[in-house]
Amino acid sequence: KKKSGGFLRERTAKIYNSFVLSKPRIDIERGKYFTESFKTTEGQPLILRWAKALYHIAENIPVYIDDHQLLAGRVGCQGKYGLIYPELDGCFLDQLAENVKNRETAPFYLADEDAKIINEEIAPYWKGKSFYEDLAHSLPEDVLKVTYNPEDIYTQRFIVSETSSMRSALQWVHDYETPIVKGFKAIKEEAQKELDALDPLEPTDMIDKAPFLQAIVIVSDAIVLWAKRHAVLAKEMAAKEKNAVRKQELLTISEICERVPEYPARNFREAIQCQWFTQMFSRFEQKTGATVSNGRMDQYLYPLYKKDLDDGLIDAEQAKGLLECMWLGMAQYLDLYISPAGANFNSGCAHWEAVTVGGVDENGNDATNELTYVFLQSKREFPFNYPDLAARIHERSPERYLYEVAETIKDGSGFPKLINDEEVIPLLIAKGADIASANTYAVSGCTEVRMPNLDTFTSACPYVNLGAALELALNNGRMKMYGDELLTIETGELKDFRTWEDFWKAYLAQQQYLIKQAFKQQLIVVRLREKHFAAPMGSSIHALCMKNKKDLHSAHIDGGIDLGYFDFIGYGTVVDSLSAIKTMVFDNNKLTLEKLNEILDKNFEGYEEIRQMLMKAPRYGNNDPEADAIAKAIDLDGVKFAHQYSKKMGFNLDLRYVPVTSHVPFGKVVGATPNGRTKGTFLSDGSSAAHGADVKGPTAILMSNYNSKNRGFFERAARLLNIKLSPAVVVGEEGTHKLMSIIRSWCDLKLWHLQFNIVNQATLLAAKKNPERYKDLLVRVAGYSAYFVDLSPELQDDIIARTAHATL
Ligand code: 8X3
Repeated sequence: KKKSGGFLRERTAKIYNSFVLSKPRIDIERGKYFTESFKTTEGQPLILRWAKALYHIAENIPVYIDDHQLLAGRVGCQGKYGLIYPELDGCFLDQLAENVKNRETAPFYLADEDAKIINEEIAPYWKGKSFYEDLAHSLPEDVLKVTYNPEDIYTQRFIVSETSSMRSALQWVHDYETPIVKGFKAIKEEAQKELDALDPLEPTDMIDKAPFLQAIVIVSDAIVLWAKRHAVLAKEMAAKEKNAVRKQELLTISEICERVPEYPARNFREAIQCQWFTQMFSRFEQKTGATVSNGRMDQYLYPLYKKDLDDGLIDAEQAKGLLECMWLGMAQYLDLYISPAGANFNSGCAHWEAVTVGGVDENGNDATNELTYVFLQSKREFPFNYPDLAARIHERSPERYLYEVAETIKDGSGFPKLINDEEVIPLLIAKGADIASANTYAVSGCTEVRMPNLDTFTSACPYVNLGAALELALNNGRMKMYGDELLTIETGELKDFRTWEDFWKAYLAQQQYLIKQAFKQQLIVVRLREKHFAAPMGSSIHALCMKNKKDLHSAHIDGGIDLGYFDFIGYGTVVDSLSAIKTMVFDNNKLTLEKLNEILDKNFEGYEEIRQMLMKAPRYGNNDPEADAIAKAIDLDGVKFAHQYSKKMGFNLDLRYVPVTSHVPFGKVVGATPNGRTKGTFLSDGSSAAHGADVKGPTAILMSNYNSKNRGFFERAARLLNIKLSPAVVVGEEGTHKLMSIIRSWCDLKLWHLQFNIVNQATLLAAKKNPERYKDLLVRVAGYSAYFVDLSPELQDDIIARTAHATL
């Protein structure tokens, strides 16, 4: 008899091979049915329109069960696909066919007949109605100037970028436990009961609560209807199936889809199918990008796993096989960005459907269990870029867990990323969370965290280009890329800066000006979004939405915690540049500021010696007090601004260092920088050191990260930290233990995030040269892993240029 594991591995290989070489297709069905419904519901409350649109999709969209699959359903056509969300960025649809053809990264295929439907039925309806256009037209002139080109609002300037027009919601974690434990029938019945109990004479009941509750009823019906269509399809397929084994599988699939998500799941497999339906449906509902995270799967799936294990109904191999079926389903949904800026910010089809494992339970005790290890093993045996695995670490994480985490990291695909309970939980509590919600947070997206029933902030974040702030300070409010136009404020001519403090003041004034614009931009985003987006399904499984009868996208929900962020991009680059200015211009009088700027204008051509000299100044990432002091001062300005102004806006807007891949397009608009970086090249990523600047090993990087934080402020969010290691460093048992101890040190230092690339420089260079031979090479980019050969050439260079540490 074949071992179940062997059988399942064969299955996953077959599914994988069925799509891996397919060119991603733009699937217009979701956009088409959504638009069809919206045309018929104008004037109605938005949440009701959304629920009706989802029902229309559920009723009409093609349903699929793939060959060999154990889980039913897809969100789009067979093979790899991306969906369109015209309500978000429909204004780019008329150029879609052209843009997609020309785009360097992640090209998609758009069928001619689909382009016709887009051009005739979808794009014209949304022109003038999309969120993108409303936002662009709502920005005051000074904010607009640093966001888009005022002459052409479809072009970003990459100085202060909004990302909310690229997704309908920030990365998110649904409370998957609710549909698994309760089912949508019960959710619907509760809503119906409350609807029946409303006072028909009470205006707020009728205007606010009634549409919300009606929407919950409709959307619960919609997801159940859609699931049941899979039950019918599975039965039809079974009737035609010749192979007896597959016939039986299809009949089982049919029974499961009859049951979930309508009713509570009774076993592990039903729970997985229920989660998968919910996850998929949320992609119909809105573009959360590829960041609909999966939550703490080793926790909410554990009770049914344990029960099945005890009853002898499942073993670890079968569980892994089912999970792999889900990862393969997820892998076929690609995050399609219609706007060119969105594509630039997410090179390599960035995705972070984070699955969280480990951490503490609601009482603060270690929460690892047998299922935790199944996820880690699965990641080693199935080294695929889905799902994005995140391991929560706390000071009492068991040795075995740390050992398996380290072993998994050593496999080199960049998984799992690590998130530190010792940093995250106290910050969540400081921001108002109850202890149990804070303890049970789930990782979301790259590095963020969510409390699925307490978090209520869904607006995506603004990015602040620190490289631009520096260039603006050096050029009195102008940037070479944008000619003579005064983009910000005049902070002085170079000749007038007599001391380091004079220049530092000018830099800070530019940085602060950009932060100010980012905050104004974000306030407008938050106010506009509730007019454009609703999420009845997401709301139906969020305790506070249900309690307050308010959609998840409301600007504020009582009892909720609004955890927003703004990002500093290019931190290491700018710290080192300021350090070079301080040391070489002011402390050592090696050259004047004017001369330096002249050399930057020439992109160091003819000045290699000076470039080398500038690179000798203290640099961030080496536990150097001088460089780290500058880093801390930059950070202080950000957290202080947030401390003073974010609450007044009614939400947290905390300082974060998570670039995704924005440090590449942001670098493109910034001229040469005093740290020796040449014009147009990428900036440093997250809170990592600038490329090649960190020469003292990983512990020194951790220390710089620690030194540069302002721990007296709680207006701090994630700090993404990449460390690249040569594989030789972690060889054997000794290597595993070295990795474990660096993880322990990182945990002790209470740093938020850490992830490793364990790859040889030679391998990366060879992969760049001969991509066809390295199709499987996975690398960690910025909170997610991607196939190296899928990245843009600039991003490949970024990863090659990161320091590869040869010692630990
Ligand atoms: C991924 C980055 O901007 O969605 O986590 O939070 S973002």
